[in-house]
Amino acid sequence: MVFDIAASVELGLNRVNDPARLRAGALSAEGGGTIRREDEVAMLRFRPAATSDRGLVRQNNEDSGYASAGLLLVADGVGGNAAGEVASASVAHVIALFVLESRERQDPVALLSDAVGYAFAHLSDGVRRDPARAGMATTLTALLADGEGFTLAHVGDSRGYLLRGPVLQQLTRDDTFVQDLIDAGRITRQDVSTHPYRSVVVRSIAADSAPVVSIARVALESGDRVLLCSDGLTDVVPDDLIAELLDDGSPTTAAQRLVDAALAAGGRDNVTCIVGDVDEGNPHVRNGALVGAHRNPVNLIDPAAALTQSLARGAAAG
Ligand SMILES: [Mn+2]
Repeated sequence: MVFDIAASVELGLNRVNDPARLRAGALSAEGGGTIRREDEVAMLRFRPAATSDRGLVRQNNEDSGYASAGLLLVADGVGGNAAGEVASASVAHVIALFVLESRERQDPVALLSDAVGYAFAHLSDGVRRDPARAGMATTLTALLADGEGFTLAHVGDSRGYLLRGPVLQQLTRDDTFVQDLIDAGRITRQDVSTHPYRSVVVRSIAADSAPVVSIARVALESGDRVLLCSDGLTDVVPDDLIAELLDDGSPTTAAQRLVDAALAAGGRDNVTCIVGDVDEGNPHVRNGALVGAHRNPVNLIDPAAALTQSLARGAAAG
């Protein structure tokens, strides 16, 4: 199901798409007076797909996802009293809005950093409004296409993968207790599935402490396929099967086959798969697909407040 995330259009929020960003090839004279037309440098964007499923055991879907030509995002919420849904949906919403409102040539690392800071403030506000939400938190893995390149923001145990040719590479490091043990050489990857603390996440976006999020530029090329997913996939589907299922069909087909594999493996957790094919085109497009808790506006702390405050911030910056 595809929504226009910017109900903001009605409020006069206008994101200007600048076709001039598509840089035309320059004419240059080389030795002997011959004129050579250099290759055009086109913008890169995603052909996106998003699928999310509650799974076969949980009563609610606390995962949220968003997928557009310019932004892929997965957020896996935790917290009782329906607060997990609120955390993931609100963070997904705020970050997608920030990207929609971003200015041309705004530094993408600063943009994502500001977006995360605002999302954190928004969660804190959500707990002040309803103390029953205390303790809510969410993972975040977000991949931004700005036309010049790609930037990945990550915290928690959701994951980003790159499939280039037949080779699957994990782009993110799990912020988990067991990953810390692996990095310290105290356990091996084979020990993880039976470790009593395998599900302990050591970093997230929570209402009560400033988030520590890794943000880095990522070199992606036309023809690459990327996957962002919640641990509902990776806890039960091994990397070699992920590579096989990802390497087939359209992004939509691949996302659905991955979710189906998690369900076939028991579907103990909510599962969300966001798939994007990197190709040439304009990333600055309004329409995106919302999945999981993000689809239901009742899960947003306050969509109107998010919009108003980010508009004010944009005005101050401009
Ligand atoms: Mn999960």
